[in-house]
Amino acid sequence: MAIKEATVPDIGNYDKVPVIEILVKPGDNVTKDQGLITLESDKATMEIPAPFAGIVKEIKVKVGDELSTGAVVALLEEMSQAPTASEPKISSQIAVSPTPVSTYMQATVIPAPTSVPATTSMAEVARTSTLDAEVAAPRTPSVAFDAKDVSSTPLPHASPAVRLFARELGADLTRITGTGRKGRITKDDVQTFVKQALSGALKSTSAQTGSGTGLNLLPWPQIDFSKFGEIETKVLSRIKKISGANLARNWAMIPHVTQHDEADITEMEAFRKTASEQYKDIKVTPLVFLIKAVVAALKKFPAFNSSLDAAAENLILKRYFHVGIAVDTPEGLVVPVIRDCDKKGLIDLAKEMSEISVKAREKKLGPADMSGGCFSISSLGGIGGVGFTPIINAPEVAILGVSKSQTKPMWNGKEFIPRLMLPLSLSYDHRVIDGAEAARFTAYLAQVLGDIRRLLL
Ligand code: CAO
Repeated sequence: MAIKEATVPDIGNYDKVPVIEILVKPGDNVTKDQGLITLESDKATMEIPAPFAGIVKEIKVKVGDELSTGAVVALLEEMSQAPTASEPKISSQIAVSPTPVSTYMQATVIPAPTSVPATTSMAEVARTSTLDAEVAAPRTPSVAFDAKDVSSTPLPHASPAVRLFARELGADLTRITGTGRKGRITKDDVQTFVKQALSGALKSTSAQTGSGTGLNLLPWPQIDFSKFGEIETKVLSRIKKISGANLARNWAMIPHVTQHDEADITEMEAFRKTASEQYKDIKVTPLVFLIKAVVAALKKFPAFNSSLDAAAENLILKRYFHVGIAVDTPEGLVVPVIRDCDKKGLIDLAKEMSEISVKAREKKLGPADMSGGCFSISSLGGIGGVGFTPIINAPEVAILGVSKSQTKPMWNGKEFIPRLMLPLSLSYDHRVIDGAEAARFTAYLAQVLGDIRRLLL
């Protein structure tokens, strides 16, 4: 086997270019075109390839030597056989890179050769690599690096080993700040860049998909309203702060849907008036009928008397019937709970309703008065309105909003007749309850309120 010199090919106008890296050692098997050393000028990094396949016998240069065209780099014992498939080729190394090869080639400026002596020119290596890379498919998609962002200048300084490392990770050298000598990009720099890019990509994925730990909302607008006119600042009450935080969480975390319906309460109202006249010292309002009707509906549709567990994987069905009533107080909204509504009659409920309303407005409710609810009712019927979308009182799964009843002309199949209609607005947690179920629930409620004898069944 002949021992031959591997020399620096024609590198055009470049002269006395320093050696920055020795890529092989004596005894190594090298393939044709495999890099032996790296030269780096102010403008470009060049890998000097093996002109033929062989075994490295001796390295003739050291880091820091300045080489020009024709300088002897190494002595190689030429091998007659072509390199085996298992031996790495530059082109295949490039082909696995998710970064377009052109990026690398832009960074590695190759002077056009005027002649091709015994050695392969850098331009040829570049061309071969590009073509091989183009036919290599599929490429792994890049995590955070985009070829469009790549600029051909300034040229990043990095050794071929670091370039290869960066290519394999899909890292764009033009976006990496080198911390090595004269700003050279080191392997550590590439690793740091990739770590940061991955962490940024994960954060942005999390923001898009929602991890459940944050809504990634815009910051609240900071506005100096006094710039626009006279203002007064009033501190929110403790109740408003607490209920506000709960309402905000429930609104943001529960997929709410509100089902609207109407109940014909003409007969119920007639009965209520009779009862009110009979029990003069007790205020019997439509609300107590609603509580009883809700209990009947909860019995018929048990999913409405449930809560999701903390992992939102199990439904906890309740066999008791404690109904929360939203009470408007000067300090804000509170929701005391009337227990065991299934076991109480209308008059008992009416009495209790009056007591808790007074207690609420006198700020005498304790935590025990406001816990354990299964379902809530929010009645604005004494005030007005035709409908609204109440916010579910978590961990309950539904809430009934009630608006002001109105006498309306209703078609009975033959004629329009005046009927007292009560608007119902049922907000429900769509994770637990489907729309059809909600429509059945309000239809049943309307049926019960339309014929309160059903409450006896
Ligand atoms: N349609 C027509 N009239 C109604 C009615 C309705 N749906 N509901 C009550 N009324 C009448 C009552 O019969 C009463 O009339 P009379 O004095 O002639 O008997 C009058 O309106 C006032 O009733 P009320 O409001 O005092 O009593 P209530 O039992 O209906 O409600 C309470 C009690 C504590 C729920 C209520 O006072 C209250 O605070 N409501 C506000 C709840 C609230 O703020 N909800 C919004 C929460 S945000 O989602």
